[in-house]
Amino acid sequence: MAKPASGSRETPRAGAGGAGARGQAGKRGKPVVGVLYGSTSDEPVIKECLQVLERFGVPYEAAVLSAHRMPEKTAAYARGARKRGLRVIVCGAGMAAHLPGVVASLTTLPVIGIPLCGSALEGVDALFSMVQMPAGVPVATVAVGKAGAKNAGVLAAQILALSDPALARRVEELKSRLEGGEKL
Ligand code: C2R
Repeated sequence: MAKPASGSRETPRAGAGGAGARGQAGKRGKPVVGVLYGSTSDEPVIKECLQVLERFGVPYEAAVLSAHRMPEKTAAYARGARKRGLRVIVCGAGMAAHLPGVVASLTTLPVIGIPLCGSALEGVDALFSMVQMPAGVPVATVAVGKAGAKNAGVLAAQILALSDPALARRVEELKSRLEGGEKL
């Protein structure tokens, strides 16, 4: 995975580190996906998303940001994301998961929410927090936990593939592999 777990947590880190890699692997370049998560305790699940982005060769950055604990930094990130060249933001959070909703309120980029488990309510709390957004502020909410983290990576790639034929081919290839029985 990329190295979201070191250095300043609130400083986005350029991605493209392969699974387990601490540096560069796969496609390098300016990040087009920002992967945010509420706590370092989310990293074991978030890495599933990063691995999928890596597989597709999508440049990303990853960082811990919390609407609860770092509201100003979260707002600044969301406000500046489009201008910095990001095209999709993925937010993973557990418990009262306000991170994706707050980010979505401050950007016109598509926001994908990954509800994470680990609380006494096992992710249902995070799921409801994300999926029940009021009209006008969508958060594209995926499944709870690891499957959702993987799907967030796939969905981000599919959004980017709308204007990237080479990436679209890589997504098609994944579909073929899934049809052949491979698991993501
Ligand atoms: P700790 O393990 O740090 O106590 O965090 C995190 O995503 C994590 O799953 C527990 C859980 O709190 C979540 N968290 C949020 C937000 N910030 C942290 N949901 C937020 O701003 O939405």
